[in-house]
Amino acid sequence: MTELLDEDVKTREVLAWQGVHLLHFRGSSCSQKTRIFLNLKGIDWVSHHVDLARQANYEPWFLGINPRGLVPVLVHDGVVHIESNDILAHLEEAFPEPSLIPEGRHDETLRRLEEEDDLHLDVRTLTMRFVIPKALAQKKSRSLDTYERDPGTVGGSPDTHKQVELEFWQSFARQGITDAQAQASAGRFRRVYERIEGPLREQSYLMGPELSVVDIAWFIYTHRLSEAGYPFASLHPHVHSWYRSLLRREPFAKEVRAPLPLRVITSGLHALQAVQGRSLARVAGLQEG
Ligand SMILES: N[C@@H](CCC(=O)N[C@@H](CS)C(=O)NCC(=O)O)C(=O)O
Repeated sequence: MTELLDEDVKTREVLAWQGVHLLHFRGSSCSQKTRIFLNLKGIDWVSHHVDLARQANYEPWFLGINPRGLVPVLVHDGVVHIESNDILAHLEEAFPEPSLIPEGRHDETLRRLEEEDDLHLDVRTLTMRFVIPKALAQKKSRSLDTYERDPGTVGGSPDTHKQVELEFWQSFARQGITDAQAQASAGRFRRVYERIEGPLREQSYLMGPELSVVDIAWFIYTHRLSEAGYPFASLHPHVHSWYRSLLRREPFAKEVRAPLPLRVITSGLHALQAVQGRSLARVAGLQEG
């Protein structure tokens, strides 16, 4: 669990915020996951949109709240929480009904959320290659410099995760997402989906007969990968049906609906990649069997 100390929060005004406040971005997968969780719990919350497309997450005001420069961030009664899965665990404790962690399976649920978080850079990798064109996704070097130089701390020490973020975006600026990176990321997802396909043959949800936070987390990844062109219907038909049934529910659907201009852009990207034989399925060798 990543916890901020009082001294890590340089934007002091948020410490006076009462109630539930979420700093988030409409198209961010971790923000979508958190918003679906809030919807299902029926929690009232105040929205603070952080425009990642304008790199508002590297502005001093936001870095003073989350020195890691990432959304979502929860401010609950003046306490700042970062890392989406820690945010969900906190909200589950603060708002236990309706429960989204199956009874007696708290540790297993947290482990499954950790496995999901471990694939976060993989979902970003596939997004930046197959959903958003590089010209739109690239960070300005000025923003990255501000981020790199920011002296913010996490838990009172310089943030070790920051280097991972910087390396991702610096590599992306140099070479985009390479075929090898796309293949490795798609392969890691394929292995998990092959594992969860079996249970979904017999049960409605990933942890059994009841919907849980693990379904929310994997719904988000599955949605993003579908947008990227991952062939769920042919490779993992039970995952596909599970995903489609969640997508029919408004608390899920409304959080992941991409704005029309982005849908047009992604369709154009896919049309171009199809002509070049460079779709996700082709690049990552995703065939049936
Ligand atoms: N492990 C973090 C990952 C958060 C993360 O990477 N958020 C992305 C959006 S999904 C972000 O803020 N990216 C910054 C950017 O794109 O500049 C969490 O679960 O909260």
